Amino acid sequence: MFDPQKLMEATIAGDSGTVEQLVRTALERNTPADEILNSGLVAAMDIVGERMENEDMFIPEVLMAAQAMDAGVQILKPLLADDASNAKGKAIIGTVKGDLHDIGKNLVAMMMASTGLEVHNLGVDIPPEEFVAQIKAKNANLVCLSALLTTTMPMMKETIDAIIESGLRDNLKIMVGGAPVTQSYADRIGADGFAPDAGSAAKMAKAFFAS
Ligand code: B12
Repeated sequence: MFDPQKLMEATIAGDSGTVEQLVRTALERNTPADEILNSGLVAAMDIVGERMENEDMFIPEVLMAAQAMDAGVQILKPLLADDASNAKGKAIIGTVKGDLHDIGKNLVAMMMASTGLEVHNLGVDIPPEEFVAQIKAKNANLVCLSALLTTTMPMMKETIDAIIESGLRDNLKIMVGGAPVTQSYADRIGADGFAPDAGSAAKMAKAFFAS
């Protein structure tokens, strides 16, 4: 039986080796990859967030936990792929200027790519003008903005405004997400979509381009 508690503990402890071993064992026991991801790895980061807030965990430990989570994600990556369809979207995704969080954004990129979208992951701390330049360079028809800090959420609006000013807005869809982002915030800043997790983000992106 898959024990999400053990996987959570190893992730929180930043023990990449144990995380890898537990993920492999869970897969051998036919645990679905998305269950391992959500009830073990993602759930661990929620606890890390609470501990960070209460100052029970500090940046170096949080980074170790993030690396341990990534070690598990790398094993799950091929199994989370669902290449059943061939969507026609070309997406660029990045974390907005001032924000260095990339774990969730990378999961969204991975899940979107697995639906057949062409995904260009720009990285973190991406200024509005770089998003605009990359939309042109990649001929993108989907832009995904991630923000994890309440202080960087307004940068999503600034990025959308820059896209409008560049005259490119009408030809593409914009999705926003990240822990502090809500549907009502997405509506307020003029995004086309919001999703609370990588799975629903990928579904929404796929639906945008289904013919
Ligand atoms: C890991 C982490 C870090 C790591 C990041 C490492 C990395 N490579 O990403 C490090 C240590 C660097 C870090 C730094 C900081 N952090 Co930090 N961090 C976290 C933590 C614990 C987990 C985030 C995470 O990876 N979650 C797991 C992933 C899977 O979830 P997710 O990111 O939410 O993504 C999912 C969805 O939101 C969605 N999604 C995400 N992006 C997108 C995009 C689109 C388009 C869509 C549709 C969906 C979508 O899908 C994802 C997958 O399901 C959170 C706590 C939390 N619970 O969020 C704090 C947290 C976000 N950090 C916080 C803070 C304060 C900071 C610092 C300011 C700390 C400091 N004093 O220096 C710095 C800021 C650095 C910067 N300029 O960005 C606060 C933010 C508080 C606030 N209200 O703004 C939090 C909430 C912790 C807390 N409770 O206090 N952090």
